[in-house]
Amino acid sequence: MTLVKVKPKKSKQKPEPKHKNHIQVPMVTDTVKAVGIDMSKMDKTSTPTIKPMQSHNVDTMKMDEIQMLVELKTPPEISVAPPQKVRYDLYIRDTTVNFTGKPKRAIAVNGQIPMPTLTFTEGDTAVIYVHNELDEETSVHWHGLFLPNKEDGVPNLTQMPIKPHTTHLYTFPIIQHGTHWYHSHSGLQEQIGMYGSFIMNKRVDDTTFRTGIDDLPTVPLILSEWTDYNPNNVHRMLHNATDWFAIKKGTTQSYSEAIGQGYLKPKSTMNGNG
Ligand SMILES: [Cu+2]
Repeated sequence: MTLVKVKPKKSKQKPEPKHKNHIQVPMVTDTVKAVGIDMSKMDKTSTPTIKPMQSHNVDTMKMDEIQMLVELKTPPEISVAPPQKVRYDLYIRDTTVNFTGKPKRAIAVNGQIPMPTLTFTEGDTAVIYVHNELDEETSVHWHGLFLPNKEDGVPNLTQMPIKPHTTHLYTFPIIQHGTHWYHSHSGLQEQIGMYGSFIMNKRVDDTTFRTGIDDLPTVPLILSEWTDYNPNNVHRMLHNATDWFAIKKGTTQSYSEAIGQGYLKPKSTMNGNG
């Protein structure tokens, strides 16, 4: 899932009015499908293979083929409103994807991979309910954020793991701005879907706010890849240094081939050079 699908834009649209109130958008249930891949379409025959880059003509692409993770025209949500609580609900569920022709287990959050883009403005308070509907533990780490240690999302270190079928509340003040990401910190759940964008907009009354730059529309973009291998296997093979992936790609060094082609002769006899 690397490719980006851009929605055709026929006419210039007026920019959305600025959020008067910087309204919170609770992401509830699978009906919310703001960005990402619609998992309900994944199990079917269509394999959401990567479109080659030559197909620039977005008009010819079927809209329901690949729903990629670009959310165009994200309103900058620049706000002069007083800081507020912004709530999200994340429902973590097992799902099945089919990127290669084989159905494989993955984890979708609010029905999508990557996880929903969470957007805040500096000064807000994040209120994020994580509903673990998996049959295994989970946790969510907010990558690169300054926050109280107990909200950092590292199981058995800063919190206990979120047990299956329980809800955990993360809440912390947003005291920075920038484009970050968040992900599971349990096992290798991140590798099978639990990663997403975490956007913190600069306040318009920030002394460093640059009109014409910080108020530009933004496009959070995630590039990711998928393997049908169980990520635990990938991890194990990398640690064992089996060269398995190089062998599969035909890029590993082969002594037998090198000898066969005469590359291991004494230097003095090669290329006629003494
Ligand atoms: Cu991280």
